[in-house]
Amino acid sequence: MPYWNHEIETMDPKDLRQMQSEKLVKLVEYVYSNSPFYKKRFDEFGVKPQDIQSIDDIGKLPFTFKRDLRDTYPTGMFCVPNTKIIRFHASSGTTGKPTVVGYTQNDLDNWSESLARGMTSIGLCQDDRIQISYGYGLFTGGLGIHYGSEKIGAATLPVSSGNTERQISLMKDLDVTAVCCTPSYFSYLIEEAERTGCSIKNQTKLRIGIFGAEPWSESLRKRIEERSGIKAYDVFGTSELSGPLFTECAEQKGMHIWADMFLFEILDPETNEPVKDGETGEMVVTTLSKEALPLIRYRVGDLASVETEICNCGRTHPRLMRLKGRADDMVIVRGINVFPGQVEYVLVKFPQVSPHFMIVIDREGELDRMIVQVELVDMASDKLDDFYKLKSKIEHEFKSVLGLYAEVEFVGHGTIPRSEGKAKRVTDKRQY
Ligand code: DLL
Repeated sequence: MPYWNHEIETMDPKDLRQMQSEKLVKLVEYVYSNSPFYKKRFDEFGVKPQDIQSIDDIGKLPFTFKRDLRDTYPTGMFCVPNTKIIRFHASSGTTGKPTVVGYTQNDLDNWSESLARGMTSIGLCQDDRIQISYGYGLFTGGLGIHYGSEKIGAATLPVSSGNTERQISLMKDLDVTAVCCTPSYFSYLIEEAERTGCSIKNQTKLRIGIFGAEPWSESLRKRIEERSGIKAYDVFGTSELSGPLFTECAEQKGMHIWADMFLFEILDPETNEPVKDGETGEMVVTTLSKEALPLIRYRVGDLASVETEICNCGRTHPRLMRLKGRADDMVIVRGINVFPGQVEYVLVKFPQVSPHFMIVIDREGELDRMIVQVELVDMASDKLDDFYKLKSKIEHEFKSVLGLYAEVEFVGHGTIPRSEGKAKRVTDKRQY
């Protein structure tokens, strides 16, 4: 398969490390002098930019967290003046406030460069027609992949998510060769196509799918590939790091992390010490090229492992293996990140229900379904009409805070198991 940026993608790992060190030294000076947030964080931690001479000193730097972005909402961690920002995206926070990410022109260029490399590595090029069925808007999936697709010169269809019938007909009528969406949405698409008498395998030119934004498995990959006749590739990213960033190459053995732009650490969540190569730990990422919102040792919250052995495709950059879960209690429902804290935030507004709840996630066909079991308190009304009104009010509030329909199911007082330690708030019945 061809390369998008041969020199960088196949760089000697020693030279890559050297490049990372040089970039890290500059980055640390940059954030210290451009962001009061980082200056304060470094000062409190007792570290000065000159203490960092290479990537071997990374452990001397303090961590950053999603809560830092929330605490400094909306732009308190930014390192450039407002006039340099040319795009904003935002993801949902845990209390209804979004986490805002800003981009300079360079940030957007690097983001699409990252995707252009990945898309080229799976054989996409200007001859392809790429249907982007991730949501467009504040979510990074749609626009992120869009610009990667245009960068490689492919014909890009910004379809966004939803309207499944139209997705299928466009795919067929415009000879689409690749699709980008969540793996669960694509599974649904296959099912819907079959239901309406269309076989994706035999009646479309689709040959590649780029699927991510939620956990999925090797068995789902197999099922998708068998049913649709395409090659399915994993893609990873988070809004704070830019959005979708790293895809697998044609080998399908992990997603290449572009080490000239990102420094990954995989740490034992208990000790914060690096785990051995290939072992699972918590992903901690330092952005080496971002200008507007650089992140230092950002605790993404995902559990993952990284392989550094050089890939058969010839690319020397490390590979992020299929994600292993979350270090926190976030769950992803229909591609949307849900924290139990958000559910609690909604429920405490309603005195008629207790703060004990259970989120049950299941699949209806190929689509996720979220139910929140809620206990009514004793003084709640016994009129049926009031129940329905309350149910729909809470569901409405969920929709506005979570951005997702979640069904409320009332259960009797004392039904939800009480916990003496960390409460178990989620029952995930989905099979991946
Ligand atoms: O989901 C960005 C994205 C868009 C990635 C399109 C891929 C494709 P957030 O909404 O901030 O950003 O959610 C990021 O989603 O920390 C993971 O927990 C999860 N996630 C993303 N990709 C994968 C994947 C986008 N391939 C959070 N496998 C991350 C498993 C994934 N989990």
